[in-house]
Amino acid sequence: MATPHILQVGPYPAWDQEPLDAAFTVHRYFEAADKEAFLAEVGPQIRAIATRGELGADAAMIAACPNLEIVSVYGVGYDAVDLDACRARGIRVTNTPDVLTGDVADLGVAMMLAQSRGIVGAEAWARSGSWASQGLYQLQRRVWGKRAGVLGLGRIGFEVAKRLAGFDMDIAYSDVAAKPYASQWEFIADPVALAERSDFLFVTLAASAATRHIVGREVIEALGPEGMLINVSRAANVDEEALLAALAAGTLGSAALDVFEGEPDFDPRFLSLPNVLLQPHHASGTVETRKAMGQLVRDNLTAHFAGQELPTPVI
Ligand code: 8YV
Repeated sequence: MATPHILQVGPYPAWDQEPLDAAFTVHRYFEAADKEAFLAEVGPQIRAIATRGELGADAAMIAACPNLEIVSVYGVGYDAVDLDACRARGIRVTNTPDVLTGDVADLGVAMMLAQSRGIVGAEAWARSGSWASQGLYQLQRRVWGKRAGVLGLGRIGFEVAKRLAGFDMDIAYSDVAAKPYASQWEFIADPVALAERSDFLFVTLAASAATRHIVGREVIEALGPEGMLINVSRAANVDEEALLAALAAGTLGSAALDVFEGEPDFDPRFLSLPNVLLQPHHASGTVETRKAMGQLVRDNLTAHFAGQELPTPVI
């Protein structure tokens, strides 16, 4: 039986690839040497795009698929999908919310702890024999009881804040408006004011044109030489030039980052900074969550082609 043709933008684990290949005729964009020629050849057959959060589907890709009906994103973030191009043609877009929330929050908090307590350097100290040859590891900075700011109290921000409460932290948040479900935490509308009262600032905003560089020089300076920035959202929410300059100058204490401009080829200047923890965009990267994300990508595609309601539509 002929199955719908789909364009797969990036790789998936085998447990997702096999059922996808069984249900659809899959064209692997990421394996094509000449991507433009590949799109020109297969584009007219494509009825669905299966992509990843950070890869999305840009205007050129969407335009190359004149019969496209749906874009299914493996990720909660859909900022890399050209929504205007999809809206203009009535193309549906889906994502994978909820299933990854807890893991992203876990990694954000783990990054805070790792960076503040020097876990990576301390492990190297023990492993290299420095403990025995040079003595105790240098003292680090406390986390519990400190002031935490959460920029963006959506699903992920809320789970981060819940976890921080377990460390007896003094929590405040910024968002477009105070959240009715967050009266236990202080609402501070202005991100600069939030940064000013924070020892740790978490960036958990869904990225859009409106949030681009919302963490700019002013926010970074307000966080200050004792402050730490933790970003588990999108690199575009942070002005990376301002961040690199502040980390180098010590006007920002430290950063813990899971996302980077141009990732995976991130700015090499990060490598020479001792006060930054680098993570390879894997906040949702557990077996449990990735299986649920893959299932949801397929559930959305299957529902669409069966003419059923989409489980997790964006538009
Ligand atoms: C994934 C993400 O790492 O959910 C998102 O928006 O960026 C992450 O969960 C990514 O989509 C997997 O490719």
